Amino acid sequence: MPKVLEVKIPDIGDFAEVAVIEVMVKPGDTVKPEDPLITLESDKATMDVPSPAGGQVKDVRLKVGDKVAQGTLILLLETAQAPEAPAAPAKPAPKAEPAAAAPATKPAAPPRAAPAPAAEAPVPEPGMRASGFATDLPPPPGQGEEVNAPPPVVLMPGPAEMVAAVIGGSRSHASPSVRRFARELGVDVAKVRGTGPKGRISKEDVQSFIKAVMAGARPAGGGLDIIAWPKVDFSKFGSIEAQPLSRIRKIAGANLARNWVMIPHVTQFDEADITGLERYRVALNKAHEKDGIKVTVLAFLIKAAVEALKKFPEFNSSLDGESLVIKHYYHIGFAADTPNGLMVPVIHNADRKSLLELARDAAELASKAREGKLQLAEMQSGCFSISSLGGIGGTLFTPIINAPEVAILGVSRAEMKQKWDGKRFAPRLMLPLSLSYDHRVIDGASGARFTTFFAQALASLAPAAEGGAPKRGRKAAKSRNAARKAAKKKSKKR
Ligand code: CAO
Repeated sequence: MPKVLEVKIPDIGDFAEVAVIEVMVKPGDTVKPEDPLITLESDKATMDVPSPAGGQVKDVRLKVGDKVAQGTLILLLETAQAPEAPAAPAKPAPKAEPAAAAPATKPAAPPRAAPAPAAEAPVPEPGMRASGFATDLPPPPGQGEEVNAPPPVVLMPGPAEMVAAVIGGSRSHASPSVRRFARELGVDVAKVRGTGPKGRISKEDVQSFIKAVMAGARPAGGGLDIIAWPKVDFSKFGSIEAQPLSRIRKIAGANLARNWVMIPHVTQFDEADITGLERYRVALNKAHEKDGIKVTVLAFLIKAAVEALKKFPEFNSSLDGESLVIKHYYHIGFAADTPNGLMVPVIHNADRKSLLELARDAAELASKAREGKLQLAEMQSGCFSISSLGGIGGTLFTPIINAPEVAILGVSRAEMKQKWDGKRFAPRLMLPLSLSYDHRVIDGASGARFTTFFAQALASLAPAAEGGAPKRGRKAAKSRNAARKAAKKKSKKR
């Protein structure tokens, strides 16, 4: 028996008074689950609200220009059956208190789509949050059953993907559904001229673009002239099985491909001597054995990255048209390998956190990522990313920059090497570094300076007695955190 559902705006995070910029359906339309119903636009993001179920639209209660918040009625949908209740929204784990000196600040940066994502609902993914649409509330008299639309597909602002794609200083502005439409047709929205308000690109603009190209007009500035993807019947060569890509892998793939194609990457390789640091790390972990905190190399990498970003501010920036936005905050993302794919949780205000706090936060975020419980805010506003494959293996690799960031540091497995110390060869533990940077923003010399400085900063995090660089060790000692001093005291008592 058909049911009438009230489809409402789902949890859209901190956004209130969000403008409706597109209504894609009208009464009488038939929609499938996940079909976009409306597009919302805040000052930070453009998002499509998909349909929670298939059915026929009976009445649309919103129009372009309306302001909405979570719970606003979008439309009435007649379905053959009520949608099945999905799992309850993932609740964030209780957030650990930040460092005493670290006031909670709101990231000033625009959020951005993480480069890679996670799994099918309800696992959150970059640009998408788990937020159930089930409700057991009985329908109000004379009304349909209440249903929140599933989590919106959110595209965050940033060069290229989100609201603005930057090509040669021009920005393209399109809703996710228009972007999807363009993507399906192989059209780069950055090349399409928008005729809507503020130059917004509509489906019609994409269609006009295609017509113009078909008619022989070449897009200004030249295209990539990429030939079609090879279509091969692999079954001719042997047994095969086709596994559909998860939604997350598709999103990740699109982001990675965009970043790879649009950003002129250069990868600077280097290595850091972490012989003393490793001794110190082992001692630190021994001292904190009972506290249940394990400090891995990652926490030291984050600390050294903050120092290097302070020294080289252009690495802590984003391109925005013809400007470079330099950030004065230090939110460091790190790639986490999860069963659902690559995710990039972000440690906010890493400059205000001690080594132990960084280790604890990284462990918490990594486990949330693996459990699919990361919240959108925990993947947003990163300044710089670290991709540490050291726990797995490998020597060097070329990480892809996580736009709109301009650099990413890849770290591989540390290895004992014979190093010439001026008099003789000595065994040193060397950590391979692979820094990819955006050559539009960073020069080759700066890239080499950055990794050189980073290697020194990393070594300096160990006390001089452990082999840390004495000069920087003295300077850094001033700002070393209380937790580390406590650890040292404990170690001395033993
Ligand atoms: N060299 C040698 N050993 C290392 C190391 C390095 N560079 N980095 C970590 N290790 C060791 C750790 O000390 C730990 O050893 P013990 O258990 O003996 O103490 C072990 O490897 C496992 O560490 P870990 O990987 O679990 O922990 P981590 O804090 O170093 O890393 C995380 C956490 C989330 C970054 C990691 O688990 C992960 O997911 N890495 C994959 C990232 C990825 O997929 N990147 C590719 C993205 S594409 O650019």
